[in-house]
Amino acid sequence: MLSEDQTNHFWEHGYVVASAAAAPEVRETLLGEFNTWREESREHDANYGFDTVDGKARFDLEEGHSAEHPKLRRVANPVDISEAYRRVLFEGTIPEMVADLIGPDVKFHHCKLNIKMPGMDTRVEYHQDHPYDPHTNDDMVAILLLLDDMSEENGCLRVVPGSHCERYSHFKDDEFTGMTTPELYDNFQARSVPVEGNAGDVCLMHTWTVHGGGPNRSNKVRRLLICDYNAADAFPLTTPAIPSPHNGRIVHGKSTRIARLTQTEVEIRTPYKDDSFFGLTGQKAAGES
Ligand SMILES: O=C(O)CCC(=O)C(=O)O
Repeated sequence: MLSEDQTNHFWEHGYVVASAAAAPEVRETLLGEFNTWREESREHDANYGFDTVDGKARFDLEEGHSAEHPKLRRVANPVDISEAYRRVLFEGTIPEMVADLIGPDVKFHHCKLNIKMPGMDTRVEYHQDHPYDPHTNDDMVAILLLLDDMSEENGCLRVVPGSHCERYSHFKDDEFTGMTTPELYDNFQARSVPVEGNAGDVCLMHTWTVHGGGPNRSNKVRRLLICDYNAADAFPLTTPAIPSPHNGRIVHGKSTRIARLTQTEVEIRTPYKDDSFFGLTGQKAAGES
């Protein structure tokens, strides 16, 4: 699935982009589900959908959301409520690409759909994924499937090449903040590259790669499906930040009861009340004063 050049690029730079990971008809189905969720969001004026494992809201609305101007910014674990999302993330090309990097035995951790519609202000502060979900080893990959064409204009993901070999605290005053200290942002911005591509392309990103991204300042929709996978022998040191009933499900190869320990020192995330990733990093949700 991935070429040797692609796997080398991943391990050297902490990410790689592969083209055409999802066929147009698959994308259409995923976007059809999204359209239904966005229509439903018009009936709500605050985060909603508490049918989740930890009781935190599944549907996250940006400040200023209204029935006329819906600003749905995230759907947590769409696999919990959609067969189409389960099919694309549990079977076929995507788990196989992940297995090329950290396989053969791979398990699902969690997923989310991040949305930046034109006119929305949602941004992603620079962070690494591992501090959200520390594990016994870091053979952990997030796939970011582009459901729309993406460029700097519409707020594409930005990654910092080589940063998977670096470690940054995601704490301030003993509280988990979900992001690195803002004092580092200029440095990350200068070193970062935009992940631009066509709808259907996928970025595979190492769990320690620093990444972020600005708001969508264009008139083009930007929807990104993100899924975190781990080697079967990477065992969690905390409960999942975004738990799903499918957490730990084997999507390639087989399970194991042997944990492989390679991490020497990792911060252990403290629980946070916010039901929103964006709220945790300082961006208000609908209905918050
Ligand atoms: O939406 C994006 O561009 C990246 C989001 C991200 O890194 C996250 O949700 O953890």
